[in-house]
Amino acid sequence: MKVWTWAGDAGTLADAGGLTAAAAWTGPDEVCAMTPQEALSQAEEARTAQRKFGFIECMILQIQAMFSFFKKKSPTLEVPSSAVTPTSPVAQTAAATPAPEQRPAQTEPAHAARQGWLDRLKAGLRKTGASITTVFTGTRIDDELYEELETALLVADTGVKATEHLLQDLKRRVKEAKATEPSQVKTLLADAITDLLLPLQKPLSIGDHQPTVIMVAGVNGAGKTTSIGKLTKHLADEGLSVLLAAADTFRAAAKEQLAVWATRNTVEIVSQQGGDPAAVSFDAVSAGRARGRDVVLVDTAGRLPTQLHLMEELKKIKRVVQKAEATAPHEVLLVIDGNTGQNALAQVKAFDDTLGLTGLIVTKLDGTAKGGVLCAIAREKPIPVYFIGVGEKLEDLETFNAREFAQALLS
Ligand SMILES: Nc1nc2c(ncn2[C@@H]2O[C@H](COP(=O)(O)OP(=O)(O)OP(=O)(O)O)[C@@H](O)[C@H]2O)c(=O)[nH]1
Ligand SMILES: [Mg+2]
Repeated sequence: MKVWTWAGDAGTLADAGGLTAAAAWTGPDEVCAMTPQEALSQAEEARTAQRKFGFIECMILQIQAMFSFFKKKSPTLEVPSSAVTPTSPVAQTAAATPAPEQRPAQTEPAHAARQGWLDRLKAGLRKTGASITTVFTGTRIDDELYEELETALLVADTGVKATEHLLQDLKRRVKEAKATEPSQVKTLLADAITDLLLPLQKPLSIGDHQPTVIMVAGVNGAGKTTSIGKLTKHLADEGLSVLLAAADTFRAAAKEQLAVWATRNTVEIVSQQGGDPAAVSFDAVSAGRARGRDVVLVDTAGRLPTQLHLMEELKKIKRVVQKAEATAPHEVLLVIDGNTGQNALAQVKAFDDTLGLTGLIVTKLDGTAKGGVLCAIAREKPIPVYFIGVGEKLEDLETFNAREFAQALLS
């Protein structure tokens, strides 16, 4: 499996750089099976690459790890390279990659884009950051510091269980490090939050199935349709063919809203006038199969977990999708509004009970969101956070990185 990047030319070149570096150390037959499964293991490979192949390849791999938007499993890349006929635009671009010395300049915009996005995340979480960092402005590490920190974490929506866990873990780290300054405690807290959040860091995998069927659910106005639009853009930019299913047949103008995204991204959409959501989903998955599309994204209507008949409707959509394609849906994503506080955790639990979630998208972390709820999710219902949204624009959806998030939370 190969981790692909989305960040425009720079991403594609970085990706190709990964292939080049891998080819050099594994031999051509293993290039196709290069398995940097997770961004972290990629970073480790990058370090190895640095020793073996010098700074340029290392930079490319590190940037590749940093900017991975989703994992793309490309069938053409799983056979011996001698038999490879790159078919996707991404693979073709990779094959035609220019000499390595041209790459570092190309990676600059990608780095700048990620930095800009991180700045927006930090700005969104500024209030939380301010109230937590105030705790470390004193001169002593004492009970009062821990009490203030407990309050700040609870106020930041971290929840009782995650707060208790973090405090316990932090005290252990402080003891081990023999820390004496409150500023050291802040650094150790960033480490503790990173470790707590790490199980949530996982890229979305595309390509194990064709089509990969992704069902998207959530409460009203959480940001489902917008996130689908942003995701479609990134998938389409990777050369993947996407088909959208307008399975929100409930809200007025819902399918028109999705159609705008379909037009904007020049992808197909399946919708029905006043149709049944399960029927639309069935048609879309069947069409996706028949037309050999890479991804089918199913947009569903917003609903509260307490609306039991509507939760049953979601189950029905899932069942009917399975009828169209036995292995589908391959991903069931819940979109949660980052401003929902502890209620987000309740939503995760309820939708998971109903649907069996495979991933989360957390939106609106640019507003008044406090961010701590991700710690609560990590502690009580650790379902991968594939993406986080920090705005309404196309570029405002990014992959979740535990370390970056912890640092943004404490900045
Ligand atoms: N600030 C901000 N706004 C967002 C974000 N994601 C979505 N929105 C906005 O939230 C509003 C609702 O977004 P939708 O995508 O329509 O939400 P939805 O979950 O599809 O809504 P329903 O289909 O009605 O349940 C829109 O105004 C979006 O522009 C985000 O990350 N940040
Ligand atoms: Mg919607």
